Amino acid sequence: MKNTVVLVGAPVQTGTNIQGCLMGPDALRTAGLQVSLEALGYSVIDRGNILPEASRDRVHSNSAVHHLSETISWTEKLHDVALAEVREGHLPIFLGGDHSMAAGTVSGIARAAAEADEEQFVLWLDAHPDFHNLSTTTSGNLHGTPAAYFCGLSGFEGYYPELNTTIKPENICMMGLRSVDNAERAALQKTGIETYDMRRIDENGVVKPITEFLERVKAANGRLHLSFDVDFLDPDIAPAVGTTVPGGATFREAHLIMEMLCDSQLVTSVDLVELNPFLDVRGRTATLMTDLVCSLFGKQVLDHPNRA
Ligand code: 6HN
Ligand code: MN
Ligand code: MN
Ligand code: MN
Repeated sequence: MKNTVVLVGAPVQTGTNIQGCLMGPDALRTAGLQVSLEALGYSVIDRGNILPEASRDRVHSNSAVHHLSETISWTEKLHDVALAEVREGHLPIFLGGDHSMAAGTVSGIARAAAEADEEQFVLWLDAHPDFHNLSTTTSGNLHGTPAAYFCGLSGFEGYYPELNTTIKPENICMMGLRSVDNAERAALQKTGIETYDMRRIDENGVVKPITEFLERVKAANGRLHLSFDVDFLDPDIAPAVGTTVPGGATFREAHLIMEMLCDSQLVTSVDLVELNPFLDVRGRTATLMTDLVCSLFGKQVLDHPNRA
């Protein structure tokens, strides 16, 4: 995992109805993300914040859906940026921004992997599966849809016309789920994505599922994208998110997952999403997310035998 790390700020908030994710990239910068990664020995380039092209007018028959045009524009822009960075051999960290951005980042990295004839896997850490399509969403908040989009499910007509690569459902692991809408549950069951809700984490912990998933990535010689939604974490430790759900992952569970991902050296791209600094308490969520990224990129207390 010693590729050049590229920070891409994506101040997206049109996928939600709560203002503030726009400030997410700058809060992560303020928490010292770049210097912390440099201290761990990485070369880091900060691309600053990107912006989408002007959007065409798009409407959908589901009148709840809002900011469809803007979301499509962000998807196109992020797709192109993700594709370009991964083609360059860089390790992009996308600083969100709400989770609608994963429609662009993940479809872009999926295309880059397909071009290189490699398998792309996704670890989705989130309280929610974000598995609606434009017709099934009742909130109309498009951050509830990206995973269904990059799996290639129907119901996204005109979203990104060049989407020619999707992530295979069997290459996805979702962990931390504790708020799943009925339409999402039905769609998830149909696709057969590997899902771990909080009950399964309570019963068995995170080590076994993460180990098994990483073994599958390794066996396929695959690439691994981490899509990390702040609301994966328990709201007591991570209040700065608009969609808090009680009963989330603990501080130690989250660090352990990051440490195991680091041991594996398989992670090739990252989304840090849904951080809403307007809801934070003295920067603690931005700081926690930054500390978790440090664990992901090699920070440890003492040398561990699993670390090469
Ligand atoms: N997120 N399932 C809910 C909805 O509005 O569709 C919540 C979505 C949350 C999205 O947290 O990224
Ligand atoms: Mn380079
Ligand atoms: Mn999400
Ligand atoms: Mn979520």
